[in-house]
Parts: sequence; structure tokens; C-alpha cells
Amino acid sequence: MIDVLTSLRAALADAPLDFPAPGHADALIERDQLIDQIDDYLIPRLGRLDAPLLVVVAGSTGSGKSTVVNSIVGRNVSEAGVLRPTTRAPVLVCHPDDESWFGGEDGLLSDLPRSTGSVPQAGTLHIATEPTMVPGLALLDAPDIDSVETENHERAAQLMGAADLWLFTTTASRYADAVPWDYLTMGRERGTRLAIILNRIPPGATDEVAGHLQAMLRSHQLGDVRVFPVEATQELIDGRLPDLTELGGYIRTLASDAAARREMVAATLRGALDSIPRRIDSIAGRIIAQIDGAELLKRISERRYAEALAQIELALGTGTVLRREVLDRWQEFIGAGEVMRSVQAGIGRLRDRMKSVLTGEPPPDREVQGALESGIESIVLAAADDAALDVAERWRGTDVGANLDLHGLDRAST
Ligand SMILES: Nc1nc2c(ncn2[C@@H]2O[C@H](COP(=O)(O)OP(=O)(O)OP(=O)(O)O)[C@@H](O)[C@H]2O)c(=O)[nH]1
Ligand SMILES: [Mg+2]
Repeated sequence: MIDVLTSLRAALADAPLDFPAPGHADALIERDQLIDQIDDYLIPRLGRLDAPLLVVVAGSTGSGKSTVVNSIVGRNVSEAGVLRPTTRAPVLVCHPDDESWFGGEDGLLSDLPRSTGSVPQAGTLHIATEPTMVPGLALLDAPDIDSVETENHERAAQLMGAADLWLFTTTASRYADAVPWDYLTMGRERGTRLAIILNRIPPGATDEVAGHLQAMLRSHQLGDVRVFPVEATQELIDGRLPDLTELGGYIRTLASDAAARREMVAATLRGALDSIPRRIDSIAGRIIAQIDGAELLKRISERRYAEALAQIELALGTGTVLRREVLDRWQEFIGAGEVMRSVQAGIGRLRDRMKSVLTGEPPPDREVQGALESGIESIVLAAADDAALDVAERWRGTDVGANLDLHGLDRAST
């Protein structure tokens, strides 16, 4: 299985997605997300099926992610605060016996340097061990997905990509924001198990707010996602929620039941693997659309340049070249008696003289030849310019051409 995924990853990395056809940006995102999921989740997880269940707490800035993690752990392992965003270095909490799983040498998030000790360091994944945590369950407090710090979002997305379960945190005032739904939809598409913590609910409004969130989840095909409401009735004690109500029960079940944890890993792996054929189909469809788009542009230009060639041939054949600025010089050449002398010497000689005018061997009259050449050149150039202009205009009128930078392509190259 790992070999198959490795080959699939290589094929995705080489997929020809260079042509900016409509949907090109989406194609790149889909491709990169699948590659990241293979790198950050599928290959490491399949290679380490015994590693602890990784629960990533992710969501909007200020929604209470660090507060929830600290409350579950029962100790302030990650700073919570009033400044947005507060968490910049993700904090992973696990039992001391599990620390070796997260050392970073191989597998999970190996590109992130580690830090330990009491203070998380920016740019690292901070590992906090906690003897009261059950072995086999790791909690990760992620940076936000929506503050002004875009680096945080990238890091959060990477951490979510490595998770067996997302505990997605939002609040009663933020749950309808657009960004969280982008992530929730992404979670569904990639087959990750997820649950939502709905924090900071005004006292007495749980049924109404949680009911609305559940209706929104159903309309996003996420109706089976569990919602854990947290009403804002509790005073924080030492920055932590003293009673996590339903969420506490959920975490305790996961902590006490190794089979439930294994089943959750299996469910996310199954969901991720099941999502691959559909995503590959979608990426392949976009590649085919690119090829079709490129062929359409090619057909348009071939047809138009064939017309231009026909125009040039017609102009040369009917003597247009002579009717333009060359005509005077041509008449001068004839008037000088050259033609009559040639006629006297026989029609064959006239043909030779005519040919030499056009080929320049030997030059009968350099001025006539130069004028002829510039006449021919201007006809060819004018036809090519017209064709280039038309092709650029017709390309712009297609879906695929509308996305291209056609600057400089609307005139012939000389
Ligand atoms: N009263 C109360 N305050 C809360 C609750 N949850 C969070 N807070 C406060 O809200 C602020 C933000 O909480 P954090 O836990 O830092 O939020 P976060 O989601 O980790 O934020 P970032 O790290 O910026 O992404 C802190 O001052 C918390 O003390 C809650 O349920 N009740
Ligand atoms: Mg935080």
C-alpha cells in the first residue's frame, strides 16, 4: 500500500498542470492537497499504525483552542490569551511514554523542528508531556486558521493534515464565518473524522445556536459531525474550563478505550483512501480540460494562419506586389527597353530576365529587386499581423484563452 501511494505521489507531482486553463488554480490546490495528505498523513500513519491517536484542536483565532486543550489536560500547557493570535507555535501534549512517537526523526511532521521545556518556541512543534494523559492519545493545539498571520494558517493546515481527528473549535459568534466552512468541507472531502466544539454560547442559547449549526452542517453534507456545545456560564479557573460537560465525556471515552481509538484511526484512513479515486478523477478531468483547451487554441491559429498564407499567395499571384510601390520602378525598368530587347532575343531570354529580376541572379536592376523584396515583405508582414491580431482576439473569446497573458501575441514576430 505504501509503495502504491509513493508511486501515486510521484505521478501527481509530475502531472502536467502548467497550462492556465479555467480551473487551473483549483487543479493545483487539489493536487497539492492530495500530495500533502499522502506525505503528512497516509504514508506516516500506515507506517506507524501503533502510534497514538492524534487529535488536532484547530479553528478560528480566539475561539478557545488553547483554553480547551489546557482544560482537557488539566494544566496550562499552551498559553491562552486576549491578543489575536496568541498561539504561534503548535503544542502537542502526550503521555511521557509516547514522546518517542513524536521525536520528529521520521514520519509525523518531520519537517518541523521540535522544542521541549516550559516555553514553546516560535517555528517549532512544542512537545509537552503530561503523566495524567492516557498513553495512546495525543492532543495538539494548532495555530489559528483565520488571523492576519498567514503563516499560522499554513501551519494549521499542515497539522490538520496529519490528524486522525479534528476537534474543530468555533464560537457562537463565529460559526457562520466563511473560512471555517472551507476547512470543514476540506475535512469532509479528505475523509478525516471531525467533531466541532461550539464555544462561548450565551447562557440559555445552546439549543438555538447548536441547532442552527447542526442545520448548516447538514446542508454541507456534514450532518454526522458531532457538536459539543460549551455555554459561557462557567467562570474560568486558572484560565481553564472547570467542566467540559459532553466534550469531557467524549475525550474520556477515547482515553479509556484503545479499541475506539484504533477504530477512529481506521475510519480516517479508510475515509482518506476512499477519497482518492474521486480526487484523482477530478484532477484527471482538469488535465483533460487543459489538453482540450490547448488543442482548441492550436486549431484556431492553424486555421487563421492557413488563411493568411492563402492571402499572401493570392496577392503574389495576381501581382498585387507590383501594384503597390514597386509599380513605378517596374515601369521604369520596362521603359528602359530591357523588355523589348529581351523580346527581340527570344521569349526564353525574356523569361530568364524576368526570373533574374525576381531572384536577383544576376541582378538586372538592384533598385527594382529591392523594391520587389520590400513589397513582398510588406505583404507577408501585413497578412501575418492581421492573422496574429485575429488569432489573439479569437483566443480571448475562448474560456481557455481568456485566462492567458496574450501580451505581445497580437502582432507578427519578425
Ligand atoms: N470565559 C471564557 N473565556 C474563554 C473561554 N474560552 C476562551 N476564553 C478566553 O478567550 C481568549 C482566547 O482564548 P484562547 O484559548 O487563547 O483562544 P485560541 O483559540 O487558542 O486563540 P489563538 O491562539 O489566537 O488561535 C482567552 O482570553 C481565554 O481566556 C470560555 O469558554 N469562557
Ligand atoms: Mg491558542
